[in-house]
Amino acid sequence: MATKAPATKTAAAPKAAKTATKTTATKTTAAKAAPAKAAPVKAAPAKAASVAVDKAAVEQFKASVLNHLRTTIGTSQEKASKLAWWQAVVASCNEEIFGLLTDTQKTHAKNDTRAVHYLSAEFLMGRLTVNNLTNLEKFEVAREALKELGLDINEVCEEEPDMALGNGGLGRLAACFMDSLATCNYPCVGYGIHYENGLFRQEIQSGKQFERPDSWREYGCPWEVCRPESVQNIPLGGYVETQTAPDGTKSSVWHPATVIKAVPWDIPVVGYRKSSVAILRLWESRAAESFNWDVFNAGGYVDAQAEKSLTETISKVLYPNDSTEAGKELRLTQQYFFCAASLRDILRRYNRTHHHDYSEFAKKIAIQLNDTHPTIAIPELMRLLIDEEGLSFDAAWDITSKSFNYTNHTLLPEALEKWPVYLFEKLLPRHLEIIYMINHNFLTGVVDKIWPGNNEMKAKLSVIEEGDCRKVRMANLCVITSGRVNGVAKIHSQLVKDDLFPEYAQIWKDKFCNVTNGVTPRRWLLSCNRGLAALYNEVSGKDWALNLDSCSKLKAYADKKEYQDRFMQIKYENKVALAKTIKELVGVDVDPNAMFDVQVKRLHEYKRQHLNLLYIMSLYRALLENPDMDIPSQVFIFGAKAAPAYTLAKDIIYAINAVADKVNNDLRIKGKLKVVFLPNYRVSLAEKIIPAADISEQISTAGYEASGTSNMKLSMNGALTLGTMDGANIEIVDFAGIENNFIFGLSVDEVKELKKHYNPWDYYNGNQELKAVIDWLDTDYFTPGQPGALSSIKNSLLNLGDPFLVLADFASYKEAHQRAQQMYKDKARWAKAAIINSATMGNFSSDRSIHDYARDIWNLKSQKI
Ligand code: 26V
Repeated sequence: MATKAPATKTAAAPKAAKTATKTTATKTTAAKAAPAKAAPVKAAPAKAASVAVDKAAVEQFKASVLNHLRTTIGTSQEKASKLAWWQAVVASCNEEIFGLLTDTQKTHAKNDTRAVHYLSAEFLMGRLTVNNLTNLEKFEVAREALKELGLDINEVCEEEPDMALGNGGLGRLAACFMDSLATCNYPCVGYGIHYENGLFRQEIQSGKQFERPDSWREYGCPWEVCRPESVQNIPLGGYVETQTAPDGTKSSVWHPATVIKAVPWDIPVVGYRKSSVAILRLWESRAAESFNWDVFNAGGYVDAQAEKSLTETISKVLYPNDSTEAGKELRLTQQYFFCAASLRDILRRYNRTHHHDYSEFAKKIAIQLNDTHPTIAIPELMRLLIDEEGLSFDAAWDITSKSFNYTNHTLLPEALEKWPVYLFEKLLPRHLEIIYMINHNFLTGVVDKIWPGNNEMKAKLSVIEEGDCRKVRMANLCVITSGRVNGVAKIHSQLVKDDLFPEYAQIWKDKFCNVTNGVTPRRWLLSCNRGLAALYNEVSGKDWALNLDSCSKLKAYADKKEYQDRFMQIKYENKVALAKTIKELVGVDVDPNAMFDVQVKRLHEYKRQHLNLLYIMSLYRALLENPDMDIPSQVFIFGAKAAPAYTLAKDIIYAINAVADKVNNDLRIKGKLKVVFLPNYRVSLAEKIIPAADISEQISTAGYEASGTSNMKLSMNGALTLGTMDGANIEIVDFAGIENNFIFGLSVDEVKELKKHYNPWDYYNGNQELKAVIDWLDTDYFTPGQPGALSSIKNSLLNLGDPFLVLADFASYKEAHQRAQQMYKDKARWAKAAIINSATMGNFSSDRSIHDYARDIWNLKSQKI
């Protein structure tokens, strides 16, 4: 039967934020209310929070919001919608933010500081209001001010659309890095694309994913500022003319066919405690009007408009990670468009002080390529320096090769970008020439010297892949040019060096390095888990969000009942809040006392959501056989978007929903098992799910997940990792202890070995339970009247060879779950493990990652403002 959420005041209270303002006395009461062992936890009394905020600051904030409501938004307190209130809150924040921004920029200009320029096609910023208020140390003040105005801050902040300008891990990493760069006072600019539509909004209808446009700024985004004074004109297409000077020297002149206008939108990124304010500059494409006058004057009004809409299409939409070939041309245009605009911007700023003397360029400018997406920046910088600034090829190469660095984020062959040469000929003919030159110099000057006459080696290392359709290999161009190439977790960096680029590593043994990813503790702990943040304030002092290592102080209390109870009480309250969200979103009742098992990430076969699903099905079968089985109640929570053209990924979403529907409504299993697929997983939803998780599913086939970052967020919030020895999981359990997590499955080496002779049928035939659940997929049990609706999963696991070894890891995965269930029954043991996980994640603050980049890659100094 469906279990009801406890109808207490706490159960009804939205969000964990309430707990943050509790006094110590209240917390002790809460701790006393928490139960000792296995007994269901009672909800803590939701005492009115006594808030120690500065009264004068509250009055000031109130006055500012009311003033903006009237003078900026143009409405009144009586008429204002929640959206209007939110806009007024943002306007109030901006008063302070723009002052801080000016101070930051003045300091950097005065000192002519070296800066890093982070080029990324994706910045998954999410919502900014709570984060900015937190970083301005104004959250409590704002909450109180809004409360006095009769408003709930959480409800007001819910008005903000997510800035979903990224697909997943890579984009969110860029956003965390911006937060850390600003907080740690490193001079920087983030450059990207001002997509009109971010990653699609996912709707689930009858269990199936449908993609809808995400118009995040339909009603404007009050955080961004347009900077018309920094507009750039970007040439595209056309042909290259070779000119011969009287002295016989040849030069290339590019005659582009079109010019696109790049309009910059700046989003200030506020460092924690008003450290510095960084700028994220996103480029929007517009038609360069002047260019269409000819067509226009000739009476081609409609044609002129059509041309306009084509150029404006460039920043229209973010590409979902997709396996399709379609739309390639537009994607390459997007990449070139934002890189060209960013480089012109970099050069413009540099020349304000250096007046076209490029001898200092590499000293002042570091450029980081976030994956291969911005690789085209390499030939574009060469082109700008040669064609527009008059430098020689060698001088331009010297500067370019000292300025760029490249981060690799995946080993998946299908994700390594290769662009057909014909596309370059059509869109970027001059860049192609430059790429050929770079490649020629590399092959003759480097490869030939080490492997004389070895044409096979040349073909392998060349930037150009020969064949029917010649292609430009972007990763090769990155490695050849960059000063440093890094992977994003120790194991991944090792594989980048040993398996992906072994010959390059032989040529340049010091080029390759590792910087393990991190996540910002301001968003992923302080803002999203105010209950736990308050506990850290008490135990580690108020600076823990600047120095996450100091959270390790809580470890000393991991055995203490009082702290175990308090920690688990906070977790419980977060679970109550999530249970309420689940009810609102999908109408399913879940019991906050059940174990919350969470897998949130993009849907991909290598991430193996289907392994999780097969286990859930086996658990369901076991419960049907024995409904009184002695296991804790469990809620399996999924959040995942599938690339629109990735059919099997979509089938897996459908299967999860079909199983959920059946399981959640089966009275026979007495509510012991619930399955929830939360639609439209995004940053703001992650912030609600992660603080409530008991188990963090990190179950990729070893060797495939470069790092993972949800593993860090979940562990930080006290979830135990149930995962493989892959990506950053390895480093996480190194810090948190293997005994406090549930590690299973094949290792990277075992995967490599097994892949040589893998036959999934052996596992299918050798494990009756596994066979039964796989065969269940073929029936219409979960899809009544539609037998075969889930068969594509079975087909991939058996007939298509199970490329990600799901069947090979199944038994071990099940056994890991059994260990987790055992431990969960021992509340004290579980609490201890949860505390240790959270308290030992200091290494996974993105501040640490950024310090690593600054020291090992960018040679960048922090600048006090
Ligand atoms: C791209 C594509 C494009 C073609 C179809 C298949 C496919 C699959 C994956 C990708 C994503 C590549 C880049 C990426 O997002 N990597 C993620 O980067 C995170 C930040 O470093 C890291 O934590 C994740 O492990 C890694 O998958």
